[in-house]
Amino acid sequence: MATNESKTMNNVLVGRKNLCILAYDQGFEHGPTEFDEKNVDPEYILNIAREGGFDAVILHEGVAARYWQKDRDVPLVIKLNGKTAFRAGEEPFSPQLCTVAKAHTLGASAVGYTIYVGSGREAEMMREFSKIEDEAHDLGMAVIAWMYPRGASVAGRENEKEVIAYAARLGLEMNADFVKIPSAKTYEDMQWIVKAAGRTGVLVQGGKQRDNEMFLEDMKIAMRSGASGVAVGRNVWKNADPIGLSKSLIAVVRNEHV
Ligand code: FBP
Repeated sequence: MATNESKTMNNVLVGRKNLCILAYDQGFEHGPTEFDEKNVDPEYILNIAREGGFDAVILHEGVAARYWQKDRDVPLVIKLNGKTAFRAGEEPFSPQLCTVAKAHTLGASAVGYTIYVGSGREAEMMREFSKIEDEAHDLGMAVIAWMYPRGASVAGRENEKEVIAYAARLGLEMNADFVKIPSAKTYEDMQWIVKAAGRTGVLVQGGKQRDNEMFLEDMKIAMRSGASGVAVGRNVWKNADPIGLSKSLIAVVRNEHV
């Protein structure tokens, strides 16, 4: 048995094949420009996570510390690094801002970390991630790597099958429990990406808000290709009926991919 396997045996997320995770780290990554009067309030999001039936919610440290409650809310993933939208145009780098120990103290079941694969600064992020991975697994926490192709060397190729597959594979090589990646356009492409990730589970991101049917169709393609789940935000909490859409999404993730 691999060393981290025994420590994460009872983790609520590790090994799951049908995960529905609600992402709410966009206040950091994009700023309040993504929000309206309702979804600017973290309480509104935590209510969607609970009522919508999500398996976990992704927050940065501050929102987690001030809003999330262990006995009331769904399991917590703390996003450990982040960068602002003001840095567009630079080679992307997202520094670690919260420690694994702090995430553990706050009650998180998992930690998340973004690596911009193809960035001129990818090596720095890989080094930080590698340390985080060891620390988190030692504490029995799951590790989710946001593997996003970004930067000059992959410019214009961010959504190519082989580029995403490479990013997903790196997650396996670095011992992530899950990689969170952009979804590929076709079923065949997604299947190859899932294969490349091996025993590391694949979670797809939602992306910009679009028509409900288009969004659910993309999630369906991912699940039918063998993805372990979805980790989505804007499409759900920007929706006029977020609970209704959550229920349809969960039906896709849990039932319809067999
Ligand atoms: P969405 O479903 O809203 O796209 O959220 C997924 C996510 O990975 C978030 O966790 C993150 O804040 C955001 O996308 C980053 O988006 P981008 O890097 O494309 O600006």
